[in-house]
Amino acid sequence: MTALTQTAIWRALKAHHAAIEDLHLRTLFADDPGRAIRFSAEGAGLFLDYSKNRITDETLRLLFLLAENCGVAERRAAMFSGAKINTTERRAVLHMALRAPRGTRMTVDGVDVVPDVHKVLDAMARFATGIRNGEITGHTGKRIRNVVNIGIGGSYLGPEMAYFALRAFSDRSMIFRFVANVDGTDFHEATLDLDAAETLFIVSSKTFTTLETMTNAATARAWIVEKLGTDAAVGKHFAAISTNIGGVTNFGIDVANTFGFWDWVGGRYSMDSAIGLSTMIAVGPDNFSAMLAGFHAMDEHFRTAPPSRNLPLLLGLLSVWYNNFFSAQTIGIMPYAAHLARFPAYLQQLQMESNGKHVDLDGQVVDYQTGPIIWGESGTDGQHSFYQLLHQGTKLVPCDLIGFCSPLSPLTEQHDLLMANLFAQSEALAFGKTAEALKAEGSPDFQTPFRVAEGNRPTNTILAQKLDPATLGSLVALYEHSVFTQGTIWSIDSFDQWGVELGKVLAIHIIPELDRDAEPKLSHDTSTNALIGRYRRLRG
Ligand code: G6Q
Repeated sequence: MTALTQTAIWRALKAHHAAIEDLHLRTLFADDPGRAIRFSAEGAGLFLDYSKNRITDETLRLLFLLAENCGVAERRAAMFSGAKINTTERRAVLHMALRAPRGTRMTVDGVDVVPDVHKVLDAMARFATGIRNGEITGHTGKRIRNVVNIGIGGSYLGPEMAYFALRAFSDRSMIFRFVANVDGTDFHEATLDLDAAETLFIVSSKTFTTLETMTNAATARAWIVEKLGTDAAVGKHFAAISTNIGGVTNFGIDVANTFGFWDWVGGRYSMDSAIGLSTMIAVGPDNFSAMLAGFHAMDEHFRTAPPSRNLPLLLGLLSVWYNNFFSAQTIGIMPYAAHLARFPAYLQQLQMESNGKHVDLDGQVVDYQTGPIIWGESGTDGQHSFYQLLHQGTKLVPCDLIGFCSPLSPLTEQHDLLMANLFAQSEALAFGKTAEALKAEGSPDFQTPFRVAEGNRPTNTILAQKLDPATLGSLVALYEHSVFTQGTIWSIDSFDQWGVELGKVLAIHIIPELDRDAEPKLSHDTSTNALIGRYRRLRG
């Protein structure tokens, strides 16, 4: 196979980049009144304006050709067919089956998995409804009012993000907390003000072996037993989500409170599986179904929309354009919605764990950049801190600005203010502020060089009607499939995470060396030895 960077299309894109890199968005807009309409697309309830990107019709033509040459359509068909495209783990990648409507067929190894998906969803709905209406109680008969999800990484970021995103749809009489960190303060703070008799712990772990989660789950177990005075309370105060049912049983969690999923669901692609149980308890089964319908609508859009109107494909190709041809190192995600405050962190894992790879599918070290660094903050908060660098710094940071037309609070005028900021930022980033404009405004000459903003900073604007469950589903699926598109172009496995697996075992060797009764003979490098020694002396 020809290496990506040696292909004719890659070279054509490089040449095209050299030809247009100095073109300013001011010129592109001035010369083409139809640009905003032509470079917009809509699907699954989302509207994408990508006109403020440093692209021309020729750029798009070449990027679509790149997608064609890299087999995006073929690999997408393979993914949807249940083929084992996660080759390094020999697994299918079928999170789309988690939101497939009842009665549709999606197979892994020739077996239709959709009936099992709905069996679990139905069991989750029964459990969630029982908790919400008080039919399922704690050990003492008190209603469950507090739900604490214990899990990390893919078993944490999605549930936490979704709970905050859909807070307006949640049962306000209940409290939801999320414990991920092995730092004991995380558990301690999350439970400090809770009545154990009203608290349900959901232990979420695909493998049910992760050190942080198993440690926090054991702490939670001890907390319940201590507060309620009996081991017998555990059954009523724990539920588990895992693919490792044996591990759950050994921990002592009732099979009736255990919800499974499958090895064809990656951790970071699992918020719409049973891992979303806390979300379902918060917003109720109907809202959860609406979220799944939003995911599914975007799956269908990705599968069927032509390239020029295919939102995930466009987003993915634009990311490749900046990453590989403009040498942009990062992409900023700026949701103009306080409820989406955790969305950048969620996308950080989704994208960086998926596409932070240095070898291709054949195991060859790549000679091109793969996944960009993803980061972000909710607007307008970011504007008063790091946007300075976006406007006037020396780095190119393409950003996605995400906004909603209907507010979730009754403060509609404040919503107009919020959206005015979004529109103003995308405008200022694209068009900047010239010395002439500053002069015309009466800005003193000595300040001019410092106040000039050169513009030509690219943004995508994503607009939706309202941040509701369906919109959240399609927004997440938009990025899932954009990640897939990028991974396919780079010919990497977006569904394994060997770097994370490495991290999971690193601390194991040091844990016994911190034992208070041990006098370990340290054999690390001199820096690590000294740090461990200092910690042992000072920890008190
Ligand atoms: C996700 C990753 C990783 C994983 C966590 C938790 O894709 O694999 O973030 O979700 O390490 O793993 P468990 O769910 O197995 O505890």
